[in-house]
Amino acid sequence: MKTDFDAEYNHGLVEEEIQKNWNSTSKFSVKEDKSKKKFYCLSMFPYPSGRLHMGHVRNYTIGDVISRLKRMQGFNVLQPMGWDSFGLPAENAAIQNNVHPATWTNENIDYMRDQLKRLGFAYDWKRELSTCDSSYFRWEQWFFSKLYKNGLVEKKESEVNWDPVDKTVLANEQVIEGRGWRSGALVEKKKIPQWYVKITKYADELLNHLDKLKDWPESVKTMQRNWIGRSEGVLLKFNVQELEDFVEVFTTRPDTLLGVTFLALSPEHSIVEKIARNDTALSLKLKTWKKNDLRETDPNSLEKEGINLDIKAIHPISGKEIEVWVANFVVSTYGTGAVMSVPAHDQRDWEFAKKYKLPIIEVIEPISPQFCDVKESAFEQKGILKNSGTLDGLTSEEASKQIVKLLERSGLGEKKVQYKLRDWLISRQRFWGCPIPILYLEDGSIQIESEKNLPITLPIKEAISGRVKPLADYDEFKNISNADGTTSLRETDTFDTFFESSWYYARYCCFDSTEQMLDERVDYWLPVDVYIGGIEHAVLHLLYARFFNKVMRDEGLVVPDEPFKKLLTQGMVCKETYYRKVGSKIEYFSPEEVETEFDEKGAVFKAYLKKDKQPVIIGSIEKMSKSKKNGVDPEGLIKNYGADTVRLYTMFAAPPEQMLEWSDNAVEGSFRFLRNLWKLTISVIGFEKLGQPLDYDDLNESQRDLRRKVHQTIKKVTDDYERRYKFNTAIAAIMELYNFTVRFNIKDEKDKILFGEAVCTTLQLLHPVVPHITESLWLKLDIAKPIDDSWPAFDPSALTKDVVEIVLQVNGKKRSSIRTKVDLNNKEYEKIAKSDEKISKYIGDQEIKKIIIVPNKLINVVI
Ligand code: ANZ
Repeated sequence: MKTDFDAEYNHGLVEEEIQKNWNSTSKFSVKEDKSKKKFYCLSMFPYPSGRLHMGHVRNYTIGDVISRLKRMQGFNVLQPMGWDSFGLPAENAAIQNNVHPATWTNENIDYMRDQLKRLGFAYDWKRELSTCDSSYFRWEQWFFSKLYKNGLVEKKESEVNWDPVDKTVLANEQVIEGRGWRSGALVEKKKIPQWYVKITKYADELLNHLDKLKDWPESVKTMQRNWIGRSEGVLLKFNVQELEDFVEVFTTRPDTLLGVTFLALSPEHSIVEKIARNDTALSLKLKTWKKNDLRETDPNSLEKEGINLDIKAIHPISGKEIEVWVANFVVSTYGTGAVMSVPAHDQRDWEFAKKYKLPIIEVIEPISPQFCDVKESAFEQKGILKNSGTLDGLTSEEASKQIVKLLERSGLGEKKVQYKLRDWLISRQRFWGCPIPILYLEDGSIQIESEKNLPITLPIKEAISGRVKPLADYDEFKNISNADGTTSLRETDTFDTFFESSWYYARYCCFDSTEQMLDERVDYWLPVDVYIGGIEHAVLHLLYARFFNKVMRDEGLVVPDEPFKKLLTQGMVCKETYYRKVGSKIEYFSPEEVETEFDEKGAVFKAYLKKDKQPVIIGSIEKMSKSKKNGVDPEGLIKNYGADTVRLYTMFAAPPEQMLEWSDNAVEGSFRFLRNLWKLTISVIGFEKLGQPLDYDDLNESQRDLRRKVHQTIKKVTDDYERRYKFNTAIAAIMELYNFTVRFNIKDEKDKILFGEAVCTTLQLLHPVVPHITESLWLKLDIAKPIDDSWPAFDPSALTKDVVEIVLQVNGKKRSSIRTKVDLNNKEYEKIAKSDEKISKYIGDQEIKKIIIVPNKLINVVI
């Protein structure tokens, strides 16, 4: 029976009712079930910053569409959600607002969890985890002790990037043009003792296993390869007799050895430090270089400088003396921190040699004649050797082999593989992180916390008084009195938060295990079948998680070599900006502050500030961000249009990997489509055989056309969703089916049944994207089998046509057309042509020379 409620699409009521049902039955809660094929779909968990932004909505909708599709296809689907809840913003907010970071974090989590629920994501909420909970991080501390015992952890004094405003160590990639990524402060170099995890021990495997990842974007694999940066080369020695020492260098071009005209040492090199002790001018220069150090963060803009150290090194082959310089561009942490400089064949060395008037000796000639003059710039390619004595005439490859042999024989060199990848600096001088479970004993030794003392939790007293200090300032945390009367000091650094996000994917499988970090349930669920997240995590997070997985595998905790089978990197959500220039400053305005006018294509072409009715400039399309105020708040959209419209729009607007350019107009369009879908479905309530398998004997032509459209759409949508992850083209195909269906004329009972089938299929195909409206309508149609229980089956026989339209031509010009049965024989085609009235008129009494037939398409009568 139709009610008023049925007549109009009321998204608020529909979504509330459907979600209540999902929540009360814990509908998406899953258990391991060996009789079913599993599918583990994971979206990168959010940092609980306070509110969801459109990037989250897009990311999580993609994951939800895939999860729901797989569920409909009969898989046992795990789709969990949690919180990456340690980190600096909580600590800063806590200091600012005088609350405990846990309070701030948990309030944000509560708010964002509600938002996720409002979007209708099919998460198994029982498995929700938060990395700042001690039930989670205790296992991280436990795992750290495994790493420690296996020699994968090291404490060493090292020079770090120090952010003087955020008072923390920064990784190289957190330094942008010499400044801290968050604070914008000029980064300083500082030497402090730090904890490192030896990810470099796994460098080869991390590199080689990239080849196994067939379903990862090439771009991400390339970034990881470059980050690991494997180079094959030679390690060789230049003796420095006056110091009774030697300089060791790493080179990838041993063939250029006889072109070496000087050595360049890094400012941190031990020889340089030794000389600087008695040389104030040098030591001052080194200080200025270190202060303005762009070697690793922005090498291209570094003005190359050097100082002659006034010592001589002996060339290992020619025996000649060469100068030794210290240069500000040589990296201390790569290779040996010293370079054999070949100005004729390395552009950086060339520039340095020109500046300081050092000799340039050409030792490589191009293989094929090409213009090259080392007076103008370095020739960096491989070629044929010259000016190299007995090696002259050899190719670079041959010469390299010979040189390695010579060096090995004299004990001055050997082959060496070098990596750019550095060990992972994991200690942070922050309060809001997982404490590193280490003790310093009175006798100076270091001890790992015993398992029975875990978890080591943060001082929580502060929850009452509010303020947060660095952990080192909490005496009760730091000072430990032992039973034997001695005292120990607790480590007061916390883990880098990438530590927590490196293994959460595995913990979801056995979220409630109190006895073990991971249990046998991981064997059922891992690896993750599809992992969805932002490209900004292409290197660090994904590399650390891959590393953790390998160490966990070696500890017997997980089986697979790799944690994520497929990786889907979503594009950014972008929108135009609105701004005014006030003097030299730019003031941005949010969409809510601005009134806009659209052109016929739906693009904004005029914009005024609501406040003063004066125009504002429409800026370029940019990633939605707080600073540019061009973000669209998902909450307002959900309120106005409902979660389904937001989901439909974000999936329809662009393929997942590409940039999504926001359009308010198109959101409106998605909403209208759902309203029309509602009306269409309501019109079939009470039709017979809805949702039932049909027997298709004896269909007339228009019935067959409708059925064909239904099955063409099933085929395309299944492929687009499942294989290509092209949700936008799938939705477009479903909309086409909708349009085809509404144009279908219902004349009899059978028409009604086929019409009903088309509508039901439309609902099923759309269900992964817009689960609320489709489920609600399905229930109204009173179909016993739940909508999410099965994916519509594709029937190939529906695609075969038995009637076709044939074009009739006279001398190649279309004169008529006719519908006939398919696959006639030539005689029948000829008969058709001759008996057509229009064709006969054109032929008149002329003689037919021949009849050209293209079966099922065309008949051309030639006269
Ligand atoms: C001589 C030479 C001649 C080089 C030539 C290159 C071209 P990849 O491939 O990235 O591993 N190098 C070595 N250690 C360095 C350091 N600490 N700081 C700056 N540069 C350093 O680079 C290896 C090359 O980078 C090495 O090979 C060395 O320069 C330089 F025609 O040695 B080559």
